[in-house]
Parts: sequence; C-alpha cells; structure tokens
Amino acid sequence: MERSFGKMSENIITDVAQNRQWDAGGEKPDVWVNTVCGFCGSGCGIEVGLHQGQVVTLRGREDYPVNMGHLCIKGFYQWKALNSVERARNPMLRKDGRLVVVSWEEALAAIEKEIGETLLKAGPSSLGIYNTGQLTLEEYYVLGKLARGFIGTANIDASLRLCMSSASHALIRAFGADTAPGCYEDLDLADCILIFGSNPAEMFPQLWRRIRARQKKGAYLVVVDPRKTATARAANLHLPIKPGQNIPLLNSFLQVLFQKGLVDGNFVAEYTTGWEKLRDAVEEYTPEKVEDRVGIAANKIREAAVTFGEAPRATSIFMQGVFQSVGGADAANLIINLHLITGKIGRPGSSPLVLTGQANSMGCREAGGAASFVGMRNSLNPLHRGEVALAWGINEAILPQYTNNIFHMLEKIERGELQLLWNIASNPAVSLPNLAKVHQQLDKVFLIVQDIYYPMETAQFADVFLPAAGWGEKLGTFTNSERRVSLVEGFQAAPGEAKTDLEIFQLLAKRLGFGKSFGWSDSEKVFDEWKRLSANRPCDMGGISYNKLRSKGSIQWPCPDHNHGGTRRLFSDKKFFTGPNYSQLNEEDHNKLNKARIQPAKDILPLETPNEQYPFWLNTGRLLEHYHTRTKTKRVPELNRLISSAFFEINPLDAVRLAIRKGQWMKVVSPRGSIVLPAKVTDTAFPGQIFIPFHFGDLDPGEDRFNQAANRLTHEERDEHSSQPVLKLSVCRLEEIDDPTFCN
Ligand SMILES: Nc1nc2c(c(=O)[nH]1)N[C@H]1C(S)=C(S)[C@@H](COP(=O)(O)OP(=O)(O)OC[C@H]3O[C@@H](n4cnc5c(=O)[nH]c(N)nc54)[C@H](O)[C@@H]3O)O[C@H]1N2
Ligand SMILES: Nc1nc2c(c(=O)[nH]1)N[C@H]1C(S)=C(S)[C@@H](COP(=O)(O)OP(=O)(O)OC[C@H]3O[C@@H](n4cnc5c(=O)[nH]c(N)nc54)[C@H](O)[C@@H]3O)O[C@H]1N2
Ligand code: SF4
Ligand SMILES: [Mo]
Repeated sequence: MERSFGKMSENIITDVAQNRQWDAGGEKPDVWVNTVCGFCGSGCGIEVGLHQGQVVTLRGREDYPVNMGHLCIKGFYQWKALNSVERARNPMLRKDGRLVVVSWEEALAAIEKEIGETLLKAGPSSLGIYNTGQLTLEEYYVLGKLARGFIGTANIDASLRLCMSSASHALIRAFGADTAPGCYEDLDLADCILIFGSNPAEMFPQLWRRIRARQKKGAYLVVVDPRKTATARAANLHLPIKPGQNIPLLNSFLQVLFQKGLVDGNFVAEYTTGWEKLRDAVEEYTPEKVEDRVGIAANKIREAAVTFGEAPRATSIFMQGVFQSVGGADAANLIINLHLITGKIGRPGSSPLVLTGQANSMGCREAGGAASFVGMRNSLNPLHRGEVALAWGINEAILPQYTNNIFHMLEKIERGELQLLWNIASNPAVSLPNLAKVHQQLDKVFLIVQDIYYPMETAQFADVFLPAAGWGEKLGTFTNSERRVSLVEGFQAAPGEAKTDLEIFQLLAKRLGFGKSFGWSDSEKVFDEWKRLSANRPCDMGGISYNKLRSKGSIQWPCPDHNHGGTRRLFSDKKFFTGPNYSQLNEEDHNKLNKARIQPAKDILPLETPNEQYPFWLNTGRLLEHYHTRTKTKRVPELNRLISSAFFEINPLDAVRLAIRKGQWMKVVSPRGSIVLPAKVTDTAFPGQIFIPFHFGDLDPGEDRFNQAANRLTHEERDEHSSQPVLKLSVCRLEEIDDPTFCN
C-alpha cells in the first residue's frame, strides 16, 4: 500500500476556509437535516441533504453562529465514516479465545451475570466505567446516574482525563465551576490573541478562520509553541518555547505585568482573592532571569506580556501544549491569572477561552458522565448530595464522595481489585500512555467494549463487544466550547443490530433491576429530567427544550427559564461561581462570595529530559486530517488518502547531522518501547525535537508489521492535581533499522 504522510497542510488549511459544500454530484436533496459536527469541540453547525433517505450532500449552516456556513475537511466527510463496511453490526462474546457473534439477549445475559457476580463478591468498587467526550449529554446523564446513583461505584472516568482534566481543575480553582468563561465572539473583537500550546489552524479550523480575519483587522497574534506549526507561522510573534517551560514563561509574563503596573487594581481588589501571593511568587521571574531556561529572549517575553497587558481587549486560547505539559493545571491557572490581574474577563473581546477538545466533552462535564458530579455539583457537599438523591429517589449514602480515575482503575486491575471494566466510545489501547503496560492491564480484566467499529484496537482485549449507533444515527444534545447547546439529529439508521448508547444503558439498567428509574421513552424525556437537576447550577438549562433548540438553532447556557435567550459570555456581572454551597470545591476561600481565585504555580521540572542515551525531546499531537485514534478518519478515503501513515518530524539540521533522508524509515526508541516510522524532514520541528502524531494505532488491516502508536513511547507521569498525563514530553533516540528494504 502506498503511504502518504507529507503533502499537506498549508493548501488544505487555506482551501478549508473556502469550502462550503460537499456534493456527491448526483441527486438533489429533498430534505435537509440540521445537526452539529461530531468531531472537535468547536461545534460547527451542519446541514445534511438527503434524497429519498440517502445522504447526497452536506454543507455548513449559514445561520449557525460558530461557522457561518464554513466547514473543515473532517466536517465535510464525516458522514462517510458511518457507512464503512467495518461498522459493528452484532454483539460478540469471547468463546474459546475468539469473539463470536451472539444475540443481544446472550450478550446482555453474560454482562448481567458478570456484573451481578462481581458486585456480590467484591462490591461496587470492583467495577469500573471508562467513557469519552463523544456521547450525547443525555447518554452521559443516564450513565452517570446508573454508575453513581444505582451501582454506586466511584470508578467512573473518561478520555477527558487525557484532555480536559487540567483545564477543569484550573477552572474550578479559579471560578468555582468547570466552565469556559468566554465565547468565540471574543476572538472577533480582541486586539491581542494569545495562543498558548495550541494549534488551532489544524485543530480548530473554523475558529482559526475567525482569528485570521481579526488579525487582518489589526489584532496582534502571539503564539507560544515549541513547534513551528501552521498557527505559529501566521503569528505576529512566535515564541518557540523550550518544551516543558510553560510555568517560568508565564510567571515572567505576570512579573512584567506587575512590574509595569499593567494591573487592574480595582478589579483585583473587588473581585478576586490571592493576588498578593501571586505577585510575590512571580517577583523573581524577570525576563532576563528566565530567558535561557525558556529559550526566548527577554525582550520578546516583555513584548508579549506588554502587548497583552496594554491591549484594550485580549483573549487567550490554551490547550494541550499546556494541559499535557509540565504542571498542566497550575500553568492553566497562570493563564487565567493573566486575565484576572488585568481585569480582561467577562468583557467583549476579553476572556480566557479554554476550548474543549472532543465534540461533547462539555456535555460530559455538565451531566456528570465521568469524574464530575451531575450539574457541576460537589460530591462532598451534603446539600448537593441531597438534591441529587431526592431527584433520583435514592438513599444519599450510595453516592460516592470521590471518583477514581482511569489510572487508579488500571492499577486496581493489576492488584486484582477491579474485575470488570466497561469501555464506552474510547480507544484506550491507543490513546493512553505507555501502551505496553496498558495492554497487559486490559488483558487482565473482564472487559466490555461498546463501540461503533469492529475491529478496533481495544476490542482485541474485549470479553464482550456491544455494537453502538454513532453520530448521525441518534438524537440528543451536544455543548460546544462556548457553552452552546445544540441538537444533534439522526439522519440515518444504525447498521445491523447496533443500538444507541442510550438504549444500551437503559437495557443494562433494567437487567440490573433498576428499570423503574431508567424507563424514559426517548432522549427528550431524559433531557427534561436532566434540566430540572441543572436548575440553579452554573450550567442551568432549565429554559432549554428540544422545541426551543429546533426553533432557535442553539442556546448558550446558563438559560434558567423559558423566556431567557441564553448567555453569551460569563462573568459580565463579575460574579464568579464561588460562594457557600455553590462552588465545586470545598476549600475555605471558595466560600468568599462570588470572588475569583488567583492561584500561583509550583515550578516543577519535566520527569525526563534528553540525555546521552535518548538525545531528543519527543512531542506528540495531532494533524488536521485525522481525529484521535483514526477509527473514523481512516475509514474515509478522502481523508486517509491525504495522510495514511504516521511519521516523525525532524529538523533539517538534525537530519543532515545524522544522515537521515526524507522518507527514510527509522526506529524511534524511548525507555518504554519502539516504533518504526518514516522521516518527515521539516523546519516545523526545531533542532533536538521530534514530533509524532498520536493518531495511528496498531491495527491496520493487511499491514501487520506496522505498529505506529506513539503511545508505545510515552510515559505515565501525571499532573499532581488533575492526574492528566504529560503526553507532550518524553525522550527518544533514532536507530537505523536492520532491514533496509522495509517499506520500499
Ligand atoms: N484535526 C483534529 N482536530 C482536533 C482533534 C484531532 O484529533 N484532530 N482533536 C480534538 C481534541 S480532543 C483536542 S484535545 C484538541 C487539541 O488541540 P491542540 O492542543 O491545539 O493540539 P495538539 O496537537 O495536541 O497540541 C498543541 C500544541 O502543543 C504544543 N506543545 C507541546 N509541548 C508544549 C509545551 O511544553 N509548551 C507549549 N506552550 N506548547 C507545547 C505542540 O507542539 C502542539 O503544536 O484538538 C481537537 N481538534
Ligand atoms: N500521545 C498522545 N496521546 C493522546 C493525546 C496526545 O496529544 N498525545 N491526546 C489525548 C486526548 S486530548 C484525547 S481527547 C484522547 C482521545 O482518546 P480516545 O477517546 O480513546 O480516542 P478516539 O479515537 O476518539 O476513541 C473514540 C472511540 O469511540 C468510538 N465511537 C465514536 N462514536 C461513538 C458512539 O457514538 N458510541 C460509541 N459507543 N462509540 C463511539 C470510536 O470508534 C472510537 O473507537 O487521546 C489522548 N491521547
Ligand atoms: S472545525 Fe471542528 S466542528 Fe468544525 S467542521 Fe471541523 S472538526 Fe467539525
Ligand atoms: Mo482531547
């Protein structure tokens, strides 16, 4: 098979902004269905055109405020992924070592028996659930209710752990609730846009389109990234930070703001706590003191900080280069602090705009589908527990007071304390760090895998496989990064015997004897139950209904009552989500009424740094054309054609020094393992740094010898507050491979 890995991206990125409609070139649609995209958390509005029930065309919704008619290349083609021949159609059960097709009855009976026995033998803590940022809000709500309120397990987590957990932690510490304060309009109005550890040109193309439009009108774009990404290339000022040095650089930005008096004294005094501690903590971090450490000249550091501080309106975007780097949660708080000390929050054009990665990560955080407690509540607060117990008709004592994350669960598997793991809409056999270890752990547990495709890597370890309906085949709601709630409508039937995740959760609840509390006739009824529980919480959806979403298109929460039109940006009233009995945290200063908390950071060093044995930094991340572990995008020929192989990016100077040719296959070795990849020689990588996209897994039909999972190389170091793994910082070396004909 010919493998391509290099021909992008500038052209595609430019084209994407022009693209408005994909057309199969055949019949004209007789029906248009409104929905939103199922990939990234930007949440673009999509119209799907059907002719006699078949998709014939797809376009961006002109009237949708996120994308105004535009879509990126993944958005256009995603419907094609639904029609793959590898869609899972039947339940399967492992018999004599092989997964064989069985009826739903047999599969559910096997699960019922296994869960029943596990609960009886070892109690709810022996059962774990791991899900995703890609289900509907209704599905998360039902899963969280089943897990916490009826099974009573504290083991519930999602791939958000790898993605948003540092952001969540920082947001809760700063504002009392896990929610992004700003909105996309802030990008259209900002005079300075700070993009810290994110590559929106490829990851959030429709927001990038808006950023570029604003830049053309004079906004100053500062990009902090150790790679010269498409985003960095377009910056007015690119700061190519040394990997892992976010905290000293951000401390230095803050030091400059304090020292130059670019602080909004009134805002800080009236609406925040803790600024003096921050001022003292950053005092030492003058640009001159940190320049060598962070690899950026002092005058550039000063220029970035002063531009931010002097700009009448400034908005920042920060993502995985922060959350998956050293001190992710603390560094995120430092970025929020830039806004808090300058009062650049809650005003048009000014916000710390934390994006969410997956299409409905936000829904999971709202509805309590993973680590958070339903309605952004505090699972230790008796008042919050009481509200939930009353709504669910349960004894409050069953509700766990804390949650165990996926790493706790995997450790519990090793110790024989967790017997059953139910994996829904995630592919941990590719996406978790240090895969060799993860594979052993997954092998040791009774594993239920619920996915829309078979084969997929995690299913290799499954004891039971349940086929699910996907995006486009079910109805529910998604919330995007600016709290915009929309309906995702189904436009085609699920293949074979696949059922929606909601139906599967309901069926299992019934089997376990909880049918009465899980008997909704459709997702709208679930939404109506959920919205009552959201009342008076930050994510109040009391005034949202399916009908209202259909007529208005989308609504940003909070939207407390029927006559409310939604809330464009949070904190315009300078009231934060802290305060007695309101915050998601118990800590004392969260009881200070409605004040935001300014939080200094602990300056820590990366776990491992390049050395004689492993001389390169290893950075991992994503590409425009693919999504996560590629289960969808590799099944869309138009996308897979563009990039069908992983690669390692290496700087031309390093390539010359090591005599590595363009396209040469090399072994990339880390202390955890090795993979073999072709070289992409490019100045996107700085000298001494290797970048590998993490999209490529182990399963690639017909090409068994390929094993391209970047996570075979990464380590499990995690943030001390959020337990988010430091996926951006490992070390590696390059070795020639023995077989020179490999892949020629
Ligand atoms: N095409 C596409 N789009 C996607 C996704 C996808 O898979 N494909 N996934 C979605 C999801 S779930 C997510 S979470 C987002 C992620 O979106 P982003 O966070 O924007 O993307 P990443 O490539 O993971 O990482 C961003 C940048 O962090 C930089 N970085 C690495 N280490 C450091 C460091 O120490 N400091 C700083 N300042 N920067 C560093 C990397 O060089 C990289 O360019 O994208 C979303 N959008
Ligand atoms: N080294 C490295 N590792 C990383 C990252 C990195 O930057 N570097 N980024 C991390 C981040 S930010 C993220 S978000 C994670 C993502 O990690 P994962 O969530 O594990 O990745 P996905 O490929 O999105 O897995 C989703 C699975 O759900 C299935 N699916 C899709 N829709 C549905 C549905 O409606 N129902 C069901 N039941 N199944 C469905 C898909 O087929 C797929 O198998 O990866 C993380 N891992
Ligand atoms: S930018 Fe994100 S939400 Fe919009 S079409 Fe592309 S993948 Fe979908
Ligand atoms: Mo993510």
